[in-house]
Parts: sequence; structure tokens; C-alpha cells
Amino acid sequence: MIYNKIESANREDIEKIQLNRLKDVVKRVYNLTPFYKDKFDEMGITPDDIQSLDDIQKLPFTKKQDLRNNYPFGLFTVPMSEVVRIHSSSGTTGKPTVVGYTAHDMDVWNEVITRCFYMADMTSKDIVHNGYGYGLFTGGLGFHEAAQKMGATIIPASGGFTQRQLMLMKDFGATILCATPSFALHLAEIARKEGPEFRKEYQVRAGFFGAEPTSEGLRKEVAKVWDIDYYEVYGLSEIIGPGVSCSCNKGLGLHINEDHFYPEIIDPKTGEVLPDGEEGELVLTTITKQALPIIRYRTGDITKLHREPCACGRTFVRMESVIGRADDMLIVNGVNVFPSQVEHVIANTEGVTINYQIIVDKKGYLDKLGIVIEVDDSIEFNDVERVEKIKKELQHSLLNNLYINAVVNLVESKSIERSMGKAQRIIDKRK
Ligand code: DLL
Repeated sequence: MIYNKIESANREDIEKIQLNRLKDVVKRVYNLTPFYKDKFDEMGITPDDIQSLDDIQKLPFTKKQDLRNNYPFGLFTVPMSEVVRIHSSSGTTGKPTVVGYTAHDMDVWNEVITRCFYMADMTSKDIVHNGYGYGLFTGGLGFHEAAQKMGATIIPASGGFTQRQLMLMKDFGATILCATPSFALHLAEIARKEGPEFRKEYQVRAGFFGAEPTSEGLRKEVAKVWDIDYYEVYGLSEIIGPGVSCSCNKGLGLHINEDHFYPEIIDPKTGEVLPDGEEGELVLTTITKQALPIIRYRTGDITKLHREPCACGRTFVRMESVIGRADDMLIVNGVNVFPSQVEHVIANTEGVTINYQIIVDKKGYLDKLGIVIEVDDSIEFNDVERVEKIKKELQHSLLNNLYINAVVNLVESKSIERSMGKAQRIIDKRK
């Protein structure tokens, strides 16, 4: 099923809508945010310079750091009385990246998630088990509200409590599962312990998975162990949350909701726009958002765009599953982790040095984050109480400031191997 006519409109009609919306959003940010006004002025451009879609290339990029520099609401273009929801993700100095939504933005968000649900022919009869984390993360509430609006039964299970989640899925007869792919596999791993016939106890038929990078093998594995249709959802809080794009399973890739989010692929080094089919960094412009419109946002996600017709009938451009990052961001169980943020926490903790290693590994199907840090010379390593106190303080500050649940391991001064060149700070054993 296709939710909106626009999803299968011809290119000319889509582009007409995109251009009108682009012109509007450019005027909006120019008139309402000093950040964009200054940037445009510096570059000698005005909203009148946007006369075609290609003119978007005249506009400046926006980066995550720009949101941080304008913390918390500096890029909002509406008064707070019109903001109905705030979400956020972790930030370098403990200050998160803040995003806001008006009632209209919430309608857009619900619409794009409903489009995802329609990919799986979901109806009000479906029971949706939502295993994405609720709270400031956009995963939980993003899927929640759209499912509820379409009349489906939503079970706000959130993350964790695997056994209990399985019991609820079984007893409530969930037909749809929303979760990170790794959590979906973890659930299956535990469920399998019920015996080889475990699957018969569950009615789940499809799932919406995203928020972290996956390989084709992993996607196939989730689909196989649960014996379900796997729909991949992509998104990021800065743009809206989940729902920027979703796979239809009739053709390669994920259809981008390009009547709301205008995509480009650029060379991450030069910023030059690349043609369809070439691999590069995805850049998105929100063309309908009110509270926090963003121009040419550098997602950091590496992918390719395709415009060939799709068997599902949708004409929206497709992006391939994300194949990597242009920066050093790690995604650990769906949580974005910038090594620089971790370093900041370490640098601000007394008793440890800046010699550390971040080790990411798998425990079963879940990611496991370990941080090994050398104590400094002022610490007597045999002073177990003191060492334990520093360890707890670090774990606490990683969790509270960055939402990172890490196992911290303190080691003696000078015991981490020194490298001759670039320090090897990150060891990702998942690859
Ligand atoms: O992860 C939104 C989301 C929630 C998407 C639930 C899908 C499902 P953030 O926390 O802001 O938002 O993280 C955004 O996560 O830039 C990608 O690097 C990564 N990401 C999101 N979806 C996918 C995906 C949510 N399907 C960052 N494949 C993005 C690979 C993904 N990476």
C-alpha cells in the first residue's frame, strides 16, 4: 500500500513542490535565524538566488557543531510557545544537540512514519511492539505516535528487560516489531532458548529496524530468525528522527521522503555534489520543517542515490543502506558515540591520564563498549578504594552526559602500548 499520492508522482510534479518548499525554507531561515542570515551575508547570497533546485548548491552546509554552537534553541524559527516537543542526542561537552517540533512538524513526522508502516501494509488491526528507547532519543516516541494515530495497538516496551519483552510480545500477540537490528537479534537469541519451536508462540510478521549500521548479512539474519519481513528505516534527530527513508522490499534501497527532505550526495572531502549512483556523504535539507529547519545538513552517513523506477510504484529517490560514516562516530546499540566526547569526559576526570582506548565488541548480538584508561602517577594503583571510586565516577559521567553505558577498566600508568604514529584510540572488533 502507498500512503500518499505524492510518493508515486512524476518527477516534474515532485520537483515543482520541492522548489516551492525550498524557496520558502530559505526565506524562513534567512529572515528568522541570525546564524543563517550571517552565513548567507558572508557568502553574498540572498533567498532570491534560489530559482532552481540546482541553486541549492549555492547554499552553505550545516554541521552538527552548528547546532551545538547554537545550544539550545538558537536555530529555532518559532517562539517556544509553538514548540510542542523537544528531543536531543548527546553532545561534546555534555550539552546535547537539541531539536524541536511544532504541531505541524509532528504531523510531518507522523506522516513519514505512517508511510513506512504502509510499506508493510500495516493497519489498525496490528499490534506494534516498540522496543526502541523512549525518552530524548527519537526512536521510541517517533514510532509510537504514528502507530497510535493510525489506530494500531502500540506497546511502549522501550529498551532492555529482554525476558519481559518476549513475554509481552507473546502474550499480547505482537504482529509488528520496532527495534534496533541488534536488539531484535538479541531478543531472538533469548527466545530460541525456549526451544526449537519457539517461533510458533509469536505472531510477529514484520519489523521496522534502524538507528544503527547493518550489513546485509545481519539484516538477512534478523529476517530469518524471526521469519519476518524486514523493513529498514533510516533517520536522524536533526532532520526529524526515524522516517527520513524506509525500504519497500520491492527494489533496492530506501525511499527518501523527498517532498519533506531534499537529498544530495557530496564528496565528504571537497563538498562537491556527486551524480546519482556515486558513493558519498548524504546531505539533507528539510523543506517543510517549522521549528528547526536545516539547510544542507551533513549527515556524515555514506551512501548512494538511485532514481530508476521501483517495482513498488513509488517514484521517490532511493538511498542504499548506509555503508559507513564520513567521521569517526561510532554507533553502539543505537547510541551515537563520538570518541571526542569520551575524551572530553576523561580529560575532565581527576586521577586519570588521556591515554585510553575505546574497545567496541559484540556480546551475543549486542554491542559492548569498554574503555581502558591509564591512571596518572598521583594514583597508587594498589589503592583499590580510590581506583574504584574514579572508575565509578567515569562510568557515571559517561552515562549522564553522553548516555553511554560503558565498562571502564582502569590500568596502571604507562601500560597501554604506545604507537609510533597516530594513537590507536578505537578498536572496533565488530567489523
Ligand atoms: O537513530 C533515528 C532513528 C531511530 C532511525 C530509529 C531509525 C530508527 P539519531 O540518534 O540522531 O537518530 O542517530 C542518527 O544513526 O546519522 C546514522 O548514522 C544512524 N542511523 C540511523 N538509521 C540508520 C540506518 C536515529 N537505517 C544516526 N542504517 C544517523 C544505518 C542509521 N545507520
